[in-house]
Amino acid sequence: MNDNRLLIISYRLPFSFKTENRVTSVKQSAGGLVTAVKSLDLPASAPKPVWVGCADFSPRVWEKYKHLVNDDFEYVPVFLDKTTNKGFYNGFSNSVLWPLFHYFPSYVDYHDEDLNAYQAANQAVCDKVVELLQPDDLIWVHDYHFLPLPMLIRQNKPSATIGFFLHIPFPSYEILRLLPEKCRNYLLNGLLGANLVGFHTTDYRVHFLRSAQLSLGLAHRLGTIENGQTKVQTGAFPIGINYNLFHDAAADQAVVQERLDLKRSYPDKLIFSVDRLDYTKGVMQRLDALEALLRQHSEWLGKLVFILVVVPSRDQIQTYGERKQMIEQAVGRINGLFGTLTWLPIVYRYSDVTFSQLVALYTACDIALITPVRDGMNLVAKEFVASRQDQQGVLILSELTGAANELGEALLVNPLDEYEVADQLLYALAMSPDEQRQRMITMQERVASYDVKQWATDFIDALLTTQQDEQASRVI
Ligand code: ADQ
Repeated sequence: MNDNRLLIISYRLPFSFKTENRVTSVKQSAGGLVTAVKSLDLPASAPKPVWVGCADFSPRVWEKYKHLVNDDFEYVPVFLDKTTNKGFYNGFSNSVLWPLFHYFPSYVDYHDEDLNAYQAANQAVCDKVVELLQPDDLIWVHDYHFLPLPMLIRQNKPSATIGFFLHIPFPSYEILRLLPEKCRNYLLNGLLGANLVGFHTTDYRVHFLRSAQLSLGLAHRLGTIENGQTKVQTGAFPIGINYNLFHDAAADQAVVQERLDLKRSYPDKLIFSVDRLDYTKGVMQRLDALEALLRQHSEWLGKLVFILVVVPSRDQIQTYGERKQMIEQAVGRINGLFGTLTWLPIVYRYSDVTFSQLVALYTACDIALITPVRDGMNLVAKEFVASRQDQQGVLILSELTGAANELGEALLVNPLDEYEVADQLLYALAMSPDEQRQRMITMQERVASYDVKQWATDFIDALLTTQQDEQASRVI
């Protein structure tokens, strides 16, 4: 990094306001993106980075309480009206792009007015960025909510340095082409306003390059597309986690106590999973696999417990509400089918858990069962690995996650094949401590060496290089 100011754009700002008993306070949010951006090693001499995001509070609340948000960033909320925000976020972003990019075309619910809202929201954020932009700033745009933003900014500020990172998969062209040509080209052209477009994996990057070629007729050379005046570079930057945070937390007093409590409550084999409520996370398929195991291997009845934590998410969208009901019905059915008066196979929680509860669960369980049917990366798998100071525990991981590329020592499964998952569960239940250790050590080395700080630093360094190249070519 050098001394350039950083402008970060993401849908959410990393905090919200909470009012309890008439007292308003700031609640910091945790997620992968927030941790990643906040762990950037900025030089002490660098100006305060600016973070632009959509407000989930009113301008009045912001004016009254912004003094409470006091940290290393300057925050700039963009206020969208309710209808625009709904069409932008629940509509086009999460009912078209999210399902499509995760290979769920039948879940796409397209409406012209949602696309209009998406365009209007991107324009509003662009206006704010253009107003704030100073020479030499580095702009870092995050995720599928803002695919058109790089080009919108470029049209206003031709020499801006713009990086874009996609946190979800970029699908193959056969999936992308399901979008009407006009809409598809609008999104691709939007990304081509950036100097650098980053993905979690080489596959996603290749899908993007191929889509630009097939849809727009733009050739690429060594991962770079020449788009008029702009050279658009692409790269694979697999996001990491704050390894030390999770590793050290395993020995925290609060975590040790929570872990003891869990072990006391569940003395038998413990299987654990945690996901946001989302059809991409494969919770139903996971329950099918558990059922298959219990059906075929009655010797495990009464000897294992599956703790299933589902974190509330996007509950305004119909498919998410339906999914919650389906999960609850399946949990009830499986518990009713196999449970006894003194034992139930599944403990289900639909709620947030605290950080210490999360680490206690990661470190108390024998098996982490992480089986999304599609996931850009999946940080939960990496957090589980990092937190196992004892080098024990088995990771069963879907091969359809970005994380599977880096965690080859996990038991990799196809989440749609319930019998394969059941077989791997059986294998994991019997795995020797030695084999667990060997697999865990190798995964830990990898997760520790490319952590979130490295990820963010690599992306910003690559973006700076594009800026220096552009400046040099202008001098020539
Ligand atoms: P997500 O789909 O949200 O992220 P994931 O990568 O698993 O999925 O990250 C979830 C994060 O939420 C983890 O850091 C986890 O610790 C945290 N979390 C879990 N339970 C929680 C709880 N109860 N309360 C608060 N936080 C909790 C998207 C993409 C992923 C990609 C990430 C980062 O869908 O594929 O890995 O962005 O790029």
